[in-house]
Amino acid sequence: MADQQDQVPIFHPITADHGDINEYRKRKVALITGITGQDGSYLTELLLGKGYEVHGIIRRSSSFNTNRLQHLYADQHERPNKMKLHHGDLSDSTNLVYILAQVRPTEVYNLGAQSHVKVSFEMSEYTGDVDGLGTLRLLDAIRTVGLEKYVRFYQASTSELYGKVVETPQSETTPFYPRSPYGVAKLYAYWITVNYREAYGMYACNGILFNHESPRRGRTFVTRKISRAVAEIKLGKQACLYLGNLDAKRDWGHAADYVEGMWRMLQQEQPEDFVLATGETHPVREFVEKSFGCVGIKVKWEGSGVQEVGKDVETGKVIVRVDPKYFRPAEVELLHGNPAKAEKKLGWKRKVDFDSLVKEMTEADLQGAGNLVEDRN
Ligand code: NDP
Ligand code: GDR
Repeated sequence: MADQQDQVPIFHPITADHGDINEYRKRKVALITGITGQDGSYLTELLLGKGYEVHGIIRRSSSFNTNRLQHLYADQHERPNKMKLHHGDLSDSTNLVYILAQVRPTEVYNLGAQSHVKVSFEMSEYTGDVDGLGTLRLLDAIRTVGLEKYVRFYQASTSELYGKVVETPQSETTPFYPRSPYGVAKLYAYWITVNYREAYGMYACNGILFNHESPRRGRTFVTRKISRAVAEIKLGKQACLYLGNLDAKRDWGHAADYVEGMWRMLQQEQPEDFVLATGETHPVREFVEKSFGCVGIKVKWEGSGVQEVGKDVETGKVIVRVDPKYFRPAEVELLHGNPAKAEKKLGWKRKVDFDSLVKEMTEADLQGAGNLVEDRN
């Protein structure tokens, strides 16, 4: 990306009069927090493809943090395009107000978050501030600039709200029982979104999304950690993959499918909350087996608990070990979603199945392997 600084912000005065709502909404202008993340990049592609002008909030960083948007970026001096980036942060209310007044979006997607569950135990206050209060700040900023009736708001809620198993499969009516500072912060965000919908008549939706992955997934989430390690082990660049809880089960889909569901939630007559999930659940262990299977390595498990190892059947070498440092103080053991409401009302259905997801991620890492950054989480 040539220069993130080349869009000098022009801070318009705050105005409460945005004119005729139908005229306003004829424009297709999206504002995305978390645009540099996995979902932000897929959503930007989707919206640009639908003719939207897409504005994204990026954090100032001393290092390059726009890799996932690189292919969409154009220097605004040379080739102005419909993606524009603004420096900001969910912890900075004034900045959010300025950006909203300047952009005057028709849709706001709040994807920005400290999104790592294990890290949230280490950075609990920060996670609460950004993931919980950050959502409140954004909703209040929308009100402050008088856009609460003009904007449609998407909140990135999560299956982590379900936490401890109360019932399965989990649906919009399953009670919440979060098991991490991340889950608790997202619970606040969920309810403040519902509250602003009911209190101020805002079009605000929660997408309760189960895990979704892709080759763009952050490298410390388990699926990407596995697919990268499998590629490195296959290429002889890494000896062993160290993981935590192999028995946790997740409902894993593909991020590209899920951003389509986000958009659909904002195109309904009435705002509602929706679960997006595949309806299948698989243990971490199975992801490991299938990913190794993609590169022709068969894994045999031996031992139990923290002594358990995975061996390459052909060579007898240990290629997977358990390291308790990856265990969480409280674990979410089982996530299994019921997407029936989204399928019925939104006409949404996941396209990519589990095996195809594992294959796509593993093959992508095999092609791009060699660019290792140490996994810490
Ligand atoms: P990522 O971790 O890939 O991206 C998170 C984004 O949030 C990044 O752009 C990050 O910026 C940004 N961000 C972090 N802190 C702040 C802050 N203080 N102010 C503004 N932006 C910030 O997450 P995903 O794309 O996977 O997920 C998107 C959203 O959906 C998140 O809210 C996540 O919690 C939620 N979610 C994700 C699911 C999944 O399976 N992927 C499932 C359910 C919910 P930077 O690049 O600078 O770090
Ligand atoms: P999760 O995703 O916590 O579900 O949150 P993650 O991939 O981090 O963990 C999934 C499961 O795998 C187990 N696990 C490990 N996890 C990591 N990261 N590293 C390991 O080495 C490891 N070994 C085993 C975990 O214990 C867990 O049970 C993701 C995030 O995207 C959230 O933002 C989002 O809200 C939820 O998905 C839905």
